[in-house]
Amino acid sequence: MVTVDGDIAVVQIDNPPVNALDRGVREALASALARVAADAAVRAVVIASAGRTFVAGADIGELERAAWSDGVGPDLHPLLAQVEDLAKPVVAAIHGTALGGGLELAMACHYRVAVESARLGLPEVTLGIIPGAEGTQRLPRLVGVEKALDMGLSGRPIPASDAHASGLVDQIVEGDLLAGATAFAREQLARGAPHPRTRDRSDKLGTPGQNAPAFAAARETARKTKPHIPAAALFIDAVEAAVTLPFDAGVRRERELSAESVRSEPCKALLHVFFAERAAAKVPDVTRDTPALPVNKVAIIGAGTMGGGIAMACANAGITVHLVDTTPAALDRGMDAVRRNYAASVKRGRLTEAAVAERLARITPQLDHKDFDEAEVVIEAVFESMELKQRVFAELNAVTRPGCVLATNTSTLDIDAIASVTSRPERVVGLHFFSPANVMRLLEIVRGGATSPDVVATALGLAKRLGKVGVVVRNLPGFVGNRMMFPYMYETQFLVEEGATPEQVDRVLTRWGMAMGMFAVDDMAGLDVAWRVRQELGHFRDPSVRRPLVADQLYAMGRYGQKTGSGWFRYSPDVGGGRTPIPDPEVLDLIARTATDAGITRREISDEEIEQRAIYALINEGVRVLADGGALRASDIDVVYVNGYGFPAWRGGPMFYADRVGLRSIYERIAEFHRELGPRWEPAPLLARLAHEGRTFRALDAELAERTAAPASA
Ligand code: T1G
Repeated sequence: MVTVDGDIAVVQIDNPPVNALDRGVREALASALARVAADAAVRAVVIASAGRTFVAGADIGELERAAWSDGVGPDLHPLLAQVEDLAKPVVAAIHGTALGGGLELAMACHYRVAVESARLGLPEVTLGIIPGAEGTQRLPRLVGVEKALDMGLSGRPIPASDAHASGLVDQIVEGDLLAGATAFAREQLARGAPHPRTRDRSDKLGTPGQNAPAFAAARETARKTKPHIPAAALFIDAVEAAVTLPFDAGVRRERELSAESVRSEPCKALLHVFFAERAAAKVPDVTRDTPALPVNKVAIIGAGTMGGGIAMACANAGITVHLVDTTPAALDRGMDAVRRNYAASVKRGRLTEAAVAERLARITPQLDHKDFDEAEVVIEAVFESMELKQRVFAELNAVTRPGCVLATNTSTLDIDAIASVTSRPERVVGLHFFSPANVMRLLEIVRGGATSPDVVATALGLAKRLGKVGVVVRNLPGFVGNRMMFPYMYETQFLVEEGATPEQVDRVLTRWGMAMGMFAVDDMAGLDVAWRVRQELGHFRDPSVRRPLVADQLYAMGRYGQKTGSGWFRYSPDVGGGRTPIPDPEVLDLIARTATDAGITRREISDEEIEQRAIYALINEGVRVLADGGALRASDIDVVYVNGYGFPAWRGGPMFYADRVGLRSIYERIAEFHRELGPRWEPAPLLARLAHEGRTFRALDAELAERTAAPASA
């Protein structure tokens, strides 16, 4: 849409929800620019957007189609040249976000103005690609090489104030953006100077010699932080081309490198995760019309590690928190931990003292249920015991208002059993946070048999408000994440009984991409917690099922992991602050003795066998979860594992990974394990069927999406 205000034309992009630069927008923009270029009355142009954001990038849908076909992403080059070569000054008016192709469009404009709240960035590396619309050539020309490398390698958007300070934005506009942009355009006209084309700028580029340290440091960072994402190194190569080549040659080099990144496997996986996280919010019977409670006040029962972390997540999102515990000592311990965490964020420069003070002011520690009747949501985070949780819920029934959502942070217990002690089970839901709750992005939203759609809508809304990814799962033992983790965890324990070592298993899994090895995770979470969960869920009650033999012994020896300084590994306060696993010969002896006593033949175990037995155990159980309706989609399982269990996003999640390996070969390998290792390896029937039919989880999810295509969830 074009409106003319005197001698200034305002070209407005309007493509909800985020004004992505899809083909239609590119064509409409090109014809609008041609029109205003030809209009003699127009002396300057402002490019702006309707809705909540400037432009959040090129159309990622187009990009995904390219990634699965010829690898050639959306072509913005003709449009960028048209903008830059316009004989009239073009001003980009930025609000919300200018990301990826959106920032690249803005950088092709002669000037950029933004409101204070705007954020600007090149997040492409988070999608496994490099900016492909001249961003790698223009950004270093505007902000210098070091800043450009930092922005592109982290993918993190920067605030408008920082963009202004670094020369990316020419002016911060207070008040009405369009009025400010138009006034700015008039000022430039009055100055009468030639309008700066970014492509011609070189004052901030420096020389290859001057930039060599920055490039070396960036390559080191990429090697350390994104070893499995080729786009990180390709991005650096592209920025280097900006310093060593003329603009057009640099753009050609960028195109080659961009095509290489779009063809890469991690690009497919990361695009899958992007859309999977958005799809997770779509629940068939929860639509835009389902009423969701706006959450401004939350009460949390239990000020332990989880309760404290949840309180921080809420306070960080601007929500008022009543944090309750049974004794002043427990409350003090909880609040001390909260203060310590905030102090650490200040030390890392993530928060200011003032911001911490604001957040702490939102948290009221208390010993009673005062003001509970004002809370929209109550979250119980007490010790993992059914009896205790039912007692808490029975009390809550009496002190909260009728419409209040009653949530439990249980990680394994039956939501319906907890709800059964209240008079309103339809208001009860599981909100399974992951430790540390103020950091981990995943929120498993556990739907009980009676949980009503509006409670699910409220939970999804709360997840978004807390900056988390909410995944709705069914109330089956262990929900999705933990249910799948048990066979994975037990298989690693069987592997060490048969001859591998905890150190070997963890090395293989972390090299494969897991954030942490399974034995290190067990030690971090606590072998006492795992022992209690095994009892609570009745694992291995059936004597015919093979049970791991060492974990119980370590528990009996009081080796609970990090918290006791020893578990599968030893921990020393002098090594990595007591968090670095140190192989312990005593444990290796215990394993060998236990295995021999149990008549288990010990042998050399290959890294490949470890990888397959661990990851395929996860996949096989994931298929069972899907078949049981424990998760709505295979991609939901991927979102759970990538955001809650340290599964590498660049592998797309366990189900996506299985598709890429091929369900037939996964099935055949599992069938082999079944023959060699016994009944726990029986292939999930759905896996067998999909393998025989040559189908994929991706296709299964697409069929489901088609079948349940409904107005978007709340
Ligand atoms: N293209 C297409 N759809 C997009 C989109 C995009 N760039 N960004 C968001 N959506 C959809 C999303 O799928 C969802 O759809 C809806 O918009 C709301 O999104 C050449 C090639 C902007 C911070 O990486 O980070 O440019 O689920 O739920 O939480 O170099 O969206 O409702 O059907 O996320 O408020 C680079 C991606 C692209 C930014 C808003 N850009 N987007 O967050 O909403 S690559 C990005 C975001 C590129 C060039 C290359 C976020 C947001 P649905 P949402 P939100």
